[in-house]
Amino acid sequence: CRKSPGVFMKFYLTTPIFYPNSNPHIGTAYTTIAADALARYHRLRGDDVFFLTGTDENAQKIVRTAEERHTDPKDYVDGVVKSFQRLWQQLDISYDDFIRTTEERHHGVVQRIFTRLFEQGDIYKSEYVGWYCTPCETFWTESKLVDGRCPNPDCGREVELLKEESYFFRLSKYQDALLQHIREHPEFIQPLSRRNEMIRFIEGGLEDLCVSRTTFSWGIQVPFDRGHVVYVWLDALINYISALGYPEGEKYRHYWPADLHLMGKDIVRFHAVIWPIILLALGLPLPKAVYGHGWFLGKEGGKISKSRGNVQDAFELIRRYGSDAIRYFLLREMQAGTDGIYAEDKLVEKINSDLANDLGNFVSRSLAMLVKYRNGVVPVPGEDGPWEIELKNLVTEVRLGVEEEMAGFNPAGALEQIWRFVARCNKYVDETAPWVLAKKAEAQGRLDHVLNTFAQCVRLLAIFTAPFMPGLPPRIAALLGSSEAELIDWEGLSRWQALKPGTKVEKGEPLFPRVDMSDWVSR
Ligand code: ME8
Repeated sequence: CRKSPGVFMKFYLTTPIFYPNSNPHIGTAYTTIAADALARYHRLRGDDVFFLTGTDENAQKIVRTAEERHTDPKDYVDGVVKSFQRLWQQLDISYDDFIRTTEERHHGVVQRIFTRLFEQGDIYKSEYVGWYCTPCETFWTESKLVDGRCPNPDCGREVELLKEESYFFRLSKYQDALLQHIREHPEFIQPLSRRNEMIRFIEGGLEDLCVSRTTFSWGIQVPFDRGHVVYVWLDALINYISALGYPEGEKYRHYWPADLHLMGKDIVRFHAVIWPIILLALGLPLPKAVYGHGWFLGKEGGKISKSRGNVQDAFELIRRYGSDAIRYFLLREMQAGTDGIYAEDKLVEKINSDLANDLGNFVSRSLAMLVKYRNGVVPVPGEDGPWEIELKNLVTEVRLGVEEEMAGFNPAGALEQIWRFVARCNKYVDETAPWVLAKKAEAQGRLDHVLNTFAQCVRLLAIFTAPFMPGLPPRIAALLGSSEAELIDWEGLSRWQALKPGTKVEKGEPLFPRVDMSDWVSR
């Protein structure tokens, strides 16, 4: 998604649609927060963004969970979906649409596609004899099992033997076409480690995929054979176009192909193999990029997941620390190509060091000095000295760095760049020592210049951090006597004097109060 300044583009991005078999947690939240940061960044640059998320409701495990709770599956998912939507609202997720696969708009499209693939001979009827892991909603052949259990390293649970009449999708027929596409488009599967893994997987030979079930009725019926329901993964992947109103919808014509499908590494195989083959069979363009990020692991090493019981209530965390702090921590911790570690003490440490000390302190120190020495009025600037020149050059460098990292779908890298600027701002306060200048009559012009520079830096920080911590811009704008709409503009990063002399600023409350570790430990 590289582009020259001033060239706007459409940007369609998606998260996986999550299984509402249990409430969302901090691991699930990461993908959605990362997608939100990318969506906000592109909007800030003026791009025409469509950001889709939703829930994957036609899974067998939903029926199982509902049965265990003696409730109707639809009633059950309706409740959990509300909890997903409430969490996204509390985390300031700016999605444009939320698709539920139990919606009619989705059912119709899945049935239409299934019928078309059947009519053109890509789906055929046979019998499935093999294993199924319901928690992973995945078919496994005998040879893939590990000690007779699910081979997924994060699962390892019992699998069930299935013997049922099923429809199959001819993945094998499209294997070569898919490999060719992957080879010709190095950006299609990212990062590189995932791409290599997928190439090896496809080269190993694709088996035709079982795409219908007959032993339960929850799901989307095969329209011409009502005893069958469509396999949940085939159904789920289609959400990316059903939500756009495929095939005639205006949004479909405008936004497809997706610019980015973002997800955890566990489900790249479905998005980089099955989904593109569905699209190839339908003669539709393939998504431009499928990006598989790492997992959040607990301190003891295992993936954060409901089944491991190592998840924390996301609502409680937001109540304690606020959405911006949680977003910052998760985005900063997940370095490209690796897993991240989630632990509450690490979160608290990061809040105290990066947000309270580095960012928050600069903003409150610098604005407090403006208030103290100039009654909060931004002074007329003077001449730049070497420190100001260095600061300005760094802004250009950091902006390019952020753009580069965001083009590579790496919010952690972008934040690292921004924090170089935060560190330089703090150093600038120490170098210029306004409290010394304030005492010298002949240094008042210099003090004006330094204080003006402080105000401009606070403004630049509000722009830089806006995609990652959307709660900050309105708060900083209020301190700078401005509105979010006026202040937050990506091109404003190259206008140094955008905050006019004479503007009245306020000191305000600390942006991020320090969390007392002793309080935390005793909790
Ligand atoms: O797989 N760390 O849904 P799902 C990072 N319905 N990301 C994590 C995570 C962790 N510890 N735990 C979960 C499904 N995730 C299917 C998707 S799409 C057509 C169908 C995130 O509810 C990560 O993005 O199991 C992972 O891919 C997703 O949650 C799985 O969500």
